[in-house]
Amino acid sequence: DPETSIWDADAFRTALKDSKHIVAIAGAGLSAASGIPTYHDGGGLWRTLDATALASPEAFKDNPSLVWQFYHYRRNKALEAKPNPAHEVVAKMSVPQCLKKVAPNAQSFHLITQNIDRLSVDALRTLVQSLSTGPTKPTVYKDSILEMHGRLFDVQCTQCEYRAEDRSSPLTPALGAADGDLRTYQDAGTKAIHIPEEQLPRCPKCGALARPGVVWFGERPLHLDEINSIMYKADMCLVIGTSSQVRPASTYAYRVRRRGGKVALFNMDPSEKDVAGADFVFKGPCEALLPAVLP
Ligand code: BJW
Ligand code: ZN
Repeated sequence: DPETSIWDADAFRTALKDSKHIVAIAGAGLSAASGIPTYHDGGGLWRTLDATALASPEAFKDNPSLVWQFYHYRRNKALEAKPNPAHEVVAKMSVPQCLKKVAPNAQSFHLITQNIDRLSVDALRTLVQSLSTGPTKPTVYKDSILEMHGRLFDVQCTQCEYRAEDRSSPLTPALGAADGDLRTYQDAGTKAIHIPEEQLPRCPKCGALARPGVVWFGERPLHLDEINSIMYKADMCLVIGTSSQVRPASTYAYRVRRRGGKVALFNMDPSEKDVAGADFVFKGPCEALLPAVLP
């Protein structure tokens, strides 16, 4: 109801002015307006595809060819994507000179994103570049973006420590030749082309099979120690475009609130549980809400 939102916007801005350690937890809804599909909601990837059949260590072990073709398809889609206005508002929070305008007492800001598309990093880089031509040279809070589910463009060795970003496409000629669409992965058993392991991405260091540098179900998310200490200090938590179904990210807002911090929710279709756990609720597309609430 729009009236509630307007009231919440003033109250939220007032609360933000008192906040010292601000954190944003982001999910797929943040990138939805950039054309990256979400996972668990109405338009989600896992509505048509079986997550455990494609985004699990077991699936990769069983059929690395299929899993690599699925990620090849998604890498190509993500390569075309650009940050949207929600990424731009969040990027400003990483820059003290911008954040101080809405949160004069702020001492830290962190974005903990579950997204693997790098769009928040791209938005921050663009912002810093544009501010660099201005009177005050911009600084950025240290390690302000934590990509806890990894990065779609990272290639990671299955045997050694090697991990690096590689935005080239196709990663191997065989992946280019097999180029499928979403239906291919859905009917994996029947339609998918089998690529021999030798023709899939390999580690440039040790030659072993490489994998996408993302965090699959059952794997340990990245930066957990740092995230835990951030969550321990945070007194303001923005929850943006996540269905809060996947642990451990789904627990963070509750942890902030339990210690007396505030929670602001930005979601197109928030669950009852998330609304109950929030101090401020902004229901709608975050790419419109965030610029309206934090101009
Ligand atoms: C908008 C909008 C707009 C739309 N504006 N809003 C039983 C068995 C095995 C495991 C478990 C189990 N029970 C629990 C677990 C743990 C498991 C888990 O939580 N599973 C649940 C599903 C039950 N979690 C894990 O396994 C995690 N690891 C772990 O717990 O390790 C434990 C450990 C700790 C320490 C040491 C060792 C181990 C790992 C989770 C990895 C998740 N990976 C994925 C795939 C990444 C790679 C890829 O993309 O292929 O990450 S799954 C997928 O879900 C992806 C996302 O980051 C993640 C979260 O989804 P998200 O972002 O919330 O998206 P949606 O679609 O759910 O929601 C979008 C929201 O936006 C909706 O609310 C919309 O309304 C909204 N929206 N448009 C605003 N424009
Ligand atoms: Zn290696």
